[in-house]
Amino acid sequence: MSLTRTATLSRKTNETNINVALCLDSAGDQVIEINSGIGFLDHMYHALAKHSGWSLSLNCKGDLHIDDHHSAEDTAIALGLAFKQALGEPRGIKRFGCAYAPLDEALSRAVVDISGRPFADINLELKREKIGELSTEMIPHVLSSFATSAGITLHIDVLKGKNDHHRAESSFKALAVAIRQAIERTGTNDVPSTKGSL
Ligand SMILES: [Mn+2]
Repeated sequence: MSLTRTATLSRKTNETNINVALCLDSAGDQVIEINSGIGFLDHMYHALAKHSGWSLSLNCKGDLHIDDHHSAEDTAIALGLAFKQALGEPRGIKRFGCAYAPLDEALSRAVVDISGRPFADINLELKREKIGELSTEMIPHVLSSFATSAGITLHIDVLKGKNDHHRAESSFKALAVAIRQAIERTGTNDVPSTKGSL
């Protein structure tokens, strides 16, 4: 098992052109550069990378003249694929992660299982139409697209909060802390499953 878990990935379609470089083991020495073309989405990915202990470079040139949908969805897919690639075979990790993160009055809970089984149940209950240039309907979609392409099981619930910026941001921070826990090394080479594989 290599010491630092990294991945680089390019994903190009007629709608988006994305480059991702991810290092899962950068705590204390992080470099985070994100340009999705959508300011608030950059802010969310930045929070995710920062509190996960990742270094992350993510660039997207997308068809924002249409709307934010393709850029938001495709960056989440690319990031999930990069995460899966960087993690490799899930040996010697804790596998489960659970975290609460507050942001002022908002409080979110994220529960992660590095299961190899893509599933997401995301409850943010955002009320605004948009936050900055990001449609709020895309925020749960980004989280579930990430979980699906990463091949993880993810439950996120925003438990409290009046401000939609706070609700969204606390959910990404909770996800970050949960992921950080789940991918933490145990110091063994064990596959954390009774089946012997994930
Ligand atoms: Mn903020």
